[in-house]
Amino acid sequence: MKITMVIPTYNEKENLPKLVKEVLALPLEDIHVLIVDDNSPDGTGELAEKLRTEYNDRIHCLHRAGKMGLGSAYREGFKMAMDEGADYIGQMDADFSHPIDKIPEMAKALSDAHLVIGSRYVKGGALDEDWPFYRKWLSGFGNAYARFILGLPNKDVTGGFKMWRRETLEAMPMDTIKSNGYVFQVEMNYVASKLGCKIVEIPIYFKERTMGKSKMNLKISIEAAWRTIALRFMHNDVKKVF
Ligand SMILES: Nc1nc2c(ncn2[C@@H]2O[C@H](COP(=O)(O)OP(=O)(O)O)[C@@H](O)[C@H]2O)c(=O)[nH]1
Ligand SMILES: [Mg+2]
Repeated sequence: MKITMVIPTYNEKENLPKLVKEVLALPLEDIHVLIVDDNSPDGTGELAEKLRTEYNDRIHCLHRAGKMGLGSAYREGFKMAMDEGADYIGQMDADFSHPIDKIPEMAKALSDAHLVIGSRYVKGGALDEDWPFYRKWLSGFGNAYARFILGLPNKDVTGGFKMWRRETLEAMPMDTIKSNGYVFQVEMNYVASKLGCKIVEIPIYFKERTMGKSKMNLKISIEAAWRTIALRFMHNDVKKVF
């Protein structure tokens, strides 16, 4: 079972070496990392190349010319991972907010699911306890809002820690999934549920990054709220296949 964790990076040079080391040290036989770097000004792309020579064939790099957004990084990264024969395709931030030690449990759960989500909103899951109240509220509200607007069955629909079966991604109409920012996670979840996917959630503790910068701000949140409503009127032709 080949597992590829797709990790988009933009200015993550402080995080990347330790992250890659921990992922590749997991007790999983055939785990790989695919770094999708958008020409980070801090040199993350060159660092990724250096790591690639260090870890041989278990690190793969996709270098893009400039910052083109998270959604497009994942679209291209998923495709490359599949072209290189991955059976399970994972996605995670490069910033240690997603607990690496949950990856084996997610992979195990995927043997009986189409999509596994590392979830902050199921029993046993939690948000960073150091977050101020408004950040927790914004996260909880944003998630509940998207669930309600789109009628989604699972609990965490905005998170970015997921593992997909190859067949699930093959069934996803990727060229119609246009969101680029944070709504990409919601849109993928929405289309997956329209396809009839069995979605399993594994509880995680979400920790805010300690190094590097988060890109979240009020403007992005408001834009996400609008785009979520727009999604309600999209993907009407997606049929249940699972
Ligand atoms: N390749 C690429 N990666 C990005 C881009 N924007 C964000 N990222 C990466 O995507 C992940 C999620 O971004 P992050 O800033 O952690 O978002 P937050 O967790 O919502 O604060 C991180 O690993 C970022 O380095 C982008 O435009 N291109
Ligand atoms: Mg993050």
